[in-house]
This record gives sequence, structure tokens and C-alpha cells, in this order.
Amino acid sequence: MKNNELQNSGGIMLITGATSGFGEAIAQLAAASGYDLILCGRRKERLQALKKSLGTKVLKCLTFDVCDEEATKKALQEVSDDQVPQVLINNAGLAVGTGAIDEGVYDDWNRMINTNVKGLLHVTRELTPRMQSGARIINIGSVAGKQAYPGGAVYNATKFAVDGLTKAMRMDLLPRGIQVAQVAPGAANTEFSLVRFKGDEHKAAAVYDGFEPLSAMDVAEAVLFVASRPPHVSIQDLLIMPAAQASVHHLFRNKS
Ligand code: NDP
Ligand code: 8X3
Repeated sequence: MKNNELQNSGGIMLITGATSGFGEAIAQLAAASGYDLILCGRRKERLQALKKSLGTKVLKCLTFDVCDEEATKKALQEVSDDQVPQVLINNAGLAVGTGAIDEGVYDDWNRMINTNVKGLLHVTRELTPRMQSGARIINIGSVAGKQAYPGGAVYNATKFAVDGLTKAMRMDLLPRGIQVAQVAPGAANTEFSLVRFKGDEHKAAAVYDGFEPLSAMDVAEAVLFVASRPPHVSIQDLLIMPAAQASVHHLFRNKS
């Protein structure tokens, strides 16, 4: 039996939301696996620090807000023809607030919709025309895009959108030989909850009380697995959960 050859070295990977959490962990693991990187995010100093630690594996850092169509176009024009990524990780995203629909905050709703849906679209629209056959796109969805929960309505809607977009993008890009995957994590301890609770560290920490959540590196390993399959293998959808979480509604917490 012949071993499959993995596409795990020598390619260029562009990661949105590389300044923390999953994106930062994916950058670290991808650099160690032989990828050259283009790192994106709004916090320039974080991108620079990552570039310093990963050295020559980082080809470029692009500081822009994915919500801003013009800024996204301008930033991604800096990707030269020989830097067009073989792997695009659409990871930038956030939840803001946990209020019920009848007390929703318009600004929170706009931030989630503009980042998680329109931001993913902006980056995808700018890069896909230039991507080659054999390239892969990995969208970071969520269990929240598969199951709704109280207080999650608009975040749920954006991640259900990522689920739908992933499927339609896969169909659109099939004739061009570009694979499209979704990696959908459950609860993971990153800056996600701190952002959701608008900087309230106590509320953010309480999300992870009594169980072991996923780490950013757990998710990065899943993403690298999807990215490095042989060319004839397409992982379409990978749901990765903490062992303590059977579904979005079934989380087993130790009470001690
Ligand atoms: P973090 O808050 O740690 O990271 C979010 C990243 O997104 C940051 O790098 C941030 O960079 C970037 N980002 C946010 N808004 C923008 C914007 N407008 N423009 C550009 N970049 C932006 O959270 P995670 O790592 O957990 O989140 C990554 C993805 O994973 C998100 O899509 C999230 O919805 C999803 N997810 C998270 C789960 C969890 O439990 N943690 C579970 C399932 C999915 P900067 O602020 O520098 O711009
Ligand atoms: C993040 C996971 O369950 O907090 O997407 O929505 S959850």
C-alpha cells in the first residue's frame, strides 16, 4: 500500500485573526509544519510580535479591519502574485453580548454580522480569483452554527451563515479545483469570552468553570490536519468539541 503524500510543507497560508486565540496557534503550528505565512489582524503590535517569534516563516503582516471593504481590498493588494496563498484560513470573528433578541444591542449585532459574515466575504472575494487549483479555504465556523442557544441569536445566525457559505463556496469553486472546508469548534479558552463579555474577566472565566475547554492549539491541530490532506482528499466539515460538551446544550461541569 502506498502512503499518501501530505501537502504539509512549502505552501503559503494566509490567516485572518492571527493576533490571538486560534489564529495565533494556527500560525505557530503552520510555521513549525513548513508553511510560509501571511498574518492578518487589527492589532499591529501583536502581529509584529508574532513575526518576531516566527522569523522568516512570516512573509507579511497585514493590518486591517475585515469589516472595512476598502481597507480589505487595499491590504490584500499587497499580496504579490508569488504570495497568493495555497491555504486561506478565514478565522477572524467574534461574539459580542449574550442578551435575548428583544433586548439586543444594534452595535453588537452589527459588529458580529460585519465581522463574521461580511468580513469573511470580503477576504474571500479578494483572494479567490487569484487562488490556484489545489488551494484550500478553511472557514472557522462553530458549534453555534449548528445548534442555536438562548442569548446567541445573532452570533448563531452569523455562524449558521458561515456553515451555509462554506457549502455554497465549495460548489462554486469545485470547477476550479479549490477545496472549501469548515472547522467548527465548541467551547475553547481564547480571548473569545473576554470579547463577548466586553472585557469582564470574571464573567469570561466563569464560562470555563468546572470543565476543560479546548485550547487554541487543539483547534490549530484540527485545522492543520484539514489543510494537509493529500490533494484527492477533502475534509468538508470538522466538528471539534471538549470531551465535557456533548452538544451546545449539554455541558458537564464538575461541581467541586
Ligand atoms: P480571539 O478573540 O482570541 O481571536 C479573534 C481574532 O479575530 C483576533 O485575532 C482578532 O484580531 C480577529 N478579529 C476580530 N475582529 C476583527 C476584525 N474586524 N478585523 C480583523 N480581525 C478581527 O477568539 P478565537 O480565537 O476564539 O476566535 C477565532 C474564531 O473562532 C472566531 O471566528 C470565533 O467566532 C470562532 N470560534 C471560537 C470559539 C471559542 O469558543 N473560542 C468556538 C468556535 C468558534 P484583532 O482584534 O487584532 O483584529
Ligand atoms: C463559540 C462557541 O458555544 O460559545 O463559537 O457559541 S459557543
